[in-house]
Parts: sequence; structure tokens; C-alpha cells
Amino acid sequence: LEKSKVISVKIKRDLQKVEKAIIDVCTSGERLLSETSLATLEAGGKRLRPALVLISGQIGEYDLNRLIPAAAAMELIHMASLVHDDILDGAATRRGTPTINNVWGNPVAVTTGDFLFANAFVLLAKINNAEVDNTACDAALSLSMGELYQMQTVHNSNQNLDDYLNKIYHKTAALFSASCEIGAVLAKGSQQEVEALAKYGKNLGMAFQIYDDVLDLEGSEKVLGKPIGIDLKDGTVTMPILFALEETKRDTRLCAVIENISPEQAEIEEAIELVHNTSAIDRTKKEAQKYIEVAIEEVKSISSKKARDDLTTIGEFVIKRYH
Ligand code: GRG
Repeated sequence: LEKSKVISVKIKRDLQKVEKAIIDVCTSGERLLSETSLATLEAGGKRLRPALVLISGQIGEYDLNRLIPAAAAMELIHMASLVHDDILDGAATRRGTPTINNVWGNPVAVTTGDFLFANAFVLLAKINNAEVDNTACDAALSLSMGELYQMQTVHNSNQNLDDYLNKIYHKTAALFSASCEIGAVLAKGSQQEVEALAKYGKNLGMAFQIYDDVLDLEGSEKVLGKPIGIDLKDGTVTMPILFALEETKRDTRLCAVIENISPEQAEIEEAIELVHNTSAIDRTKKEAQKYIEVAIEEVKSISSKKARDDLTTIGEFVIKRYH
């Protein structure tokens, strides 16, 4: 995002300050943890969550002294969850770069995730705002629930749309929602504005994850930084897969891949093709679009034009991105 045209020059400049705050807090500890957390940071990432904190912070008083640690904390919680997720999945690469567990091994990766997570709360404590703390804590709890729901539903081809929506709310939308809500609280928005921003973030996050699940089936490895079809390989049932199961009346090959603990590459490719031969991808993109429309509707009540425009642009970006 720092290099894209999606966000304003001002937010890009402030995102650099957020980056510095993350670097400062991560390099304040042991050398090994500085090295692994910097490696996580330097591997890339869109910095969407901190951008959402800053953009939402424009709805009222734009108080950088508190927005910067809050935005840094949201990215640190996100980074910690990715480092832990890569351990759980045994992932070798993320963002096109070897994962911490791949380079340093699981014990160091677990500790790196803990360190990043703890540093998020070091920064939040400096803000000294109970509403911000509550929102961040709830989002962190949601992340662990999201991971648990994912774990409990893998390799199960008998899930419904509600199971999926509940899972993605916890693993993705809750942190998006919290990022927007925290920005709005720090800007001293009205109760109604804070609620609108939280709803915007939730709907944006739902659309983001739904679209992410489409990219797993139609993106390219070069752009995504990881192979495609990972969800099918891992037995993670996503919206396009659910639609394809419905349209093909539970095609036996598709069910077999989902239920197989280690499917062959050829079986995964066949399953991807099967999904592409249905209208599942198009239907899923339409669902993502609906969430974006709800999100954009929410921000119409925000009085700051700058904030409204930036939030709308981010909404449009989420369903047009390539990674
Ligand atoms: C709270 C430390 C902690 C752990 C909780 C492991 C875990 C338990 C939660 C992980 C849940 C999870 C895998 C969420 C995925 C969310 C998601 C959409 C990731 C991709 O986000 P992007 O595309 O990533 O914004 P970049 O690389 O751009 O930062």
C-alpha cells in the first residue's frame, strides 16, 4: 500500500512512521528476536490494517501521537498471527519469502509470534485508552477462535455457508473492524461514527477474505508469493469451494480432495479445474462485491469527506487487487 495509488500521500507518509514504530519496538529486545521480527516485517505485506487505523483516524481529530502506536499494534497482532499460522500449517513461504519456521525452526517461530504479539500490547498500553484496549483484546481473541474454527473444520466437506462466514469473521474481519473502530475512537468520533466504522471494517474484512479465497484458486504463484490451490491442499473449505460442491451435487473427486490429508498435486489441479467449470468463482466475487457495497454504504454517514473518500477507495481496492 505504501507504493500504491490507493491511499493519499499523507497516509503513506504516516505509514512510514508506523513502520518506524514497529522497527523500534521490535529491535528493543534480544538480537535473535530483532532479526526474526525484522525478517517478518521486511518480507512485505500490504499494511492494510495500519492504513485503516490512520484513515479512520481522519474522521475527527487526527492525533498521530496515538494513531501511530495503535496502527503499529494492529500490524503487530496481524504479523504475530501469520507467524503462528505458518507454524500450524507448516508453510515454507509467505509473501514470496521463506517463513520464520522454515528458516529458524518452530521453537524460534513460536517465540517470535509471542514477541510480536506482546509488543503490540506494549504499544497499546502507552495510549492508555480502555476502549481501544477492549477492542484490540476482543480482536485478538477472535483471531484465536478463527484459527480454532479453521482447525476444527479442515478436511470436512460437509460444511455450510454459515460455518464459513463465522470462521472468516473471526480470522479476518474482526481485526479489520477493530482497526477502523480504534482509529475512530482515537479521532474522538461520535458513538454513531465509531459504530459505522466498526461495521465498515467488518464488511470490508469479510469481502477481503472472500476475495482472498478466490485468489487462492485463480491468482498466480508469482504474484501471490505462494502456490495456488493451498486451501484445497490443506482441506480448507472456502466460499467458491462450497458453491462448487453445491453446483456439482458434491462431486466425488472434489469431496475426496477436501477429505484427503495429503492429496496429490494432480488431484488438486483437477479439483481447481472442476471449480472453474462451475459458476462458483463468479458467484463468490458477487458475494464479495455485496459486502463492499454494505461497507461503502456505512461510511456515507461520516462527515469528513477526506475520510469518506479514502475509505471508499480502500473498499474498491479490496476487490480489484491481485494479491
Ligand atoms: C493472536 C498471535 C495470535 C494468534 C492467533 C494463528 C492464529 C491464532 C490466527 C491466524 C488467523 C489467520 C491465519 C488469519 C489470516 C488473515 C489474513 C487475511 C491474512 C492475509 O492478510 P494480508 O493479505 O497479508 O493482509 P499481508 O501479507 O498483506 O500482510
